[in-house]
Amino acid sequence: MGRYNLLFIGILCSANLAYAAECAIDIYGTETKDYTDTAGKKISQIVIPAACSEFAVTLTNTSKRHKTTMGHNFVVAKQGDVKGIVLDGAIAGIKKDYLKPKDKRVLVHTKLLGPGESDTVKIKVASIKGGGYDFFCSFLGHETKMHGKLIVQ
Ligand SMILES: [Cu+2]
Repeated sequence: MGRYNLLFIGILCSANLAYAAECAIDIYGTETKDYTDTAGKKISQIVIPAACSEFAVTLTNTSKRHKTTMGHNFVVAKQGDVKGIVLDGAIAGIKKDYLKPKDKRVLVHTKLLGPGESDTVKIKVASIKGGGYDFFCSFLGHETKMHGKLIVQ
């Protein structure tokens, strides 16, 4: 086999890898105010492959309690903005899904979910490539436990 054939195979393989990058994740918001993965393991970070242009996060609320008691959402913002968003969300209250309407500091967010409900957000990877973005739940009192880092690599 000639050198060019090998080179060609190499290009095909790397194209394949880029295509195979997992650009979506399913996560869960639990009864115990945790984000978990499909295996039930607690999540404190989500690694986003830099090869993805968009990354989809689907949150499902696995709690059995009412949305007003154990609602969960998934909000993305710069680390330094999280506390302010949570504070303004608390003031906005449950009727506004614990987020100030049209809060410009919020990059993306799901709806506030009740038991068994799901929602998906799509993150434009270019917009968070610089790093320093976190995800959290803005439900009153949840952010201290439901909070993690987005890592693009
Ligand atoms: Cu929550």
